[in-house]
Amino acid sequence: MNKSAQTEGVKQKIALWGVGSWGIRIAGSIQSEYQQRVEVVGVDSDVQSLICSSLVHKIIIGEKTVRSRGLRRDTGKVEKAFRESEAKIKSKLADCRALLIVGGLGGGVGSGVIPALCNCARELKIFTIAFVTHPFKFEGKKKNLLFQKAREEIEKGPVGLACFSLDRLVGRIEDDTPHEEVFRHCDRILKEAVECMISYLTAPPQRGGDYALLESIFSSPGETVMGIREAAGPNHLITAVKGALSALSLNATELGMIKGVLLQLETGGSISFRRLEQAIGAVSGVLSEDVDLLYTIDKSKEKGEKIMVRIMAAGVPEEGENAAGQAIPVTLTADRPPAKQTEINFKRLARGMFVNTDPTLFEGEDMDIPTFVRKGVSLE
Ligand SMILES: Nc1nc2c(ncn2[C@@H]2O[C@H](COP(=O)(O)OP(=O)(O)OP(=O)(O)O)[C@@H](O)[C@H]2O)c(=O)[nH]1
Ligand SMILES: [Mg+2]
Repeated sequence: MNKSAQTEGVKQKIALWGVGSWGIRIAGSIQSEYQQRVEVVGVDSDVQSLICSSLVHKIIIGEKTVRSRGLRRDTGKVEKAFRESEAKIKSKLADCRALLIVGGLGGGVGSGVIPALCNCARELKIFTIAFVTHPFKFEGKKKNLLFQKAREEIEKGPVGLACFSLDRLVGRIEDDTPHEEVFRHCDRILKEAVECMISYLTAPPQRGGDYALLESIFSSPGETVMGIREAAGPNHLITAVKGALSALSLNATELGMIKGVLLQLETGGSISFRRLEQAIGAVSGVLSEDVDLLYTIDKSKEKGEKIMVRIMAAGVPEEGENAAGQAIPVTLTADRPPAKQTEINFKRLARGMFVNTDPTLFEGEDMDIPTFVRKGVSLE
């Protein structure tokens, strides 16, 4: 059968839309490596941010309404601008099977356009996941309120949401960490999260593409976190998996509250079943029993024998929600040799000195049987 034959009536395209200044920059950093797999589009009302972008596909919205400027956090203007450009947006989305959206909430464009775009995709029955950020606390109440409103809008429909808290992403840093380094770190996490999803969505059916489960994982309330690790050498897979788990920076309580996980392995080499079993087992072993866990393996010649592991976990309680929030994060060190345990040499005993004694009977009842069992008391 011709591999490239397309099933009639089935839409094939997967699109990534970067919305607003930051969303466009993140999408731009993904374009060169992934343009064979997804169509990358930039959307903004601010012509300047589109001009500066290397994206091939660009959509300017609200040319008449806002005259090619930013939306200055004016939600009324956003709605008008979006309506003005809705026809061209819908026509660009018409042949999409899946839509990934990326952008920061808190600014005018991202907070206004991302929820509207989700509505549009919902109407067109396109599988959609939005990758957004919760602004830093220092950005002020107004931006944080815009974020809350936008998030509530997005959550109204069957749209997946991967929401990263910028304060959590930055985590514990040294007082003298340069701000550029912090922003680069945030860029990288958001980029890697989108790439992890692209890998899963574009993998052959046996290694990815369970859209229904993905939608359920990313419909969980709470935040999304991301851990990435690359490793080489004989135990590279388990080393990378444990490193990526530690990089989630969650404590044991938070790990136990995760609702779903997407795990991606990328390597040029082959992975034996036993190693895969050990690695996936290491992840499921620290999560609760009812977590949905999806994984995919991506072949990449560039990686050679090295392996890269990305773990995206959804449904993490927001900071402050978890009473054990101050607990120390779990660190799984894979490099350290297993600790040698002191062997305690128990003598093989019979069942103790009472094994042959007679039952302690009192008024016909055996006093060695616990009272609640004797009396048939339910503990529920
Ligand atoms: N970490 C990080 N966050 C950013 C960066 N740029 C923007 N953000 C976040 O994304 C939010 C939205 O910012 P922009 O993308 O610049 O805003 P916009 O959507 O273009 O909207 P306008 O304000 O109308 O231009 C900000 O409030 C920040 O929280 C960045 O370079 N690094
Ligand atoms: Mg902007």
